[in-house]
Amino acid sequence: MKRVYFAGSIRGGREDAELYRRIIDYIQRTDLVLTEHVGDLSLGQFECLPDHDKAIYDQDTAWLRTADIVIAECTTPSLGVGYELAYAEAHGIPVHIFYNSGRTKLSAMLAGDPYFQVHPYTVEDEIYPILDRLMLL
Ligand code: 6K6
Repeated sequence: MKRVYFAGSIRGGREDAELYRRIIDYIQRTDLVLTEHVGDLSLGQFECLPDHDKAIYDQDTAWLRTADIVIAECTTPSLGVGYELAYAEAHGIPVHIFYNSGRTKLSAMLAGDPYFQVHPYTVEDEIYPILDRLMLL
């Protein structure tokens, strides 16, 4: 069973929260998702109190250091997700980036970094067979 760090936008915008929830649910059928809260539909974009931020940073970076793989959904751009991906690279953790190529153009800082394995898709159904393969690696 893999320890999966799922990354998706929170303060960058919650437009894709339901998609995150479905991806997390899918991964959880076989593996452990450390960041289930990213798919919490009740979590608003600006709900967090500033004085919780250090605790969030400490917890998330601790989880990242123990993850076997990072799966990121990057259609909604997020500074926090970008930071997490660079942090994972610095710690040698494999990173897979999904984004809807009909809705966004991925940042050159992600698309241009050969460390990241990038999976553009046009319909959500394309994501799940790729996840099946990644969870078996
Ligand atoms: C409480 C319950 C659910 O969420 C909270 C408080 N906020 C966060 N909790 C945990 N991780 C967070 C929180 N806010 C951002 N993150 C991390 O940054 C997640 O792992 C996301 O992948 C990423 C999103 O960054 P922003 O810049 O879009 O917020």
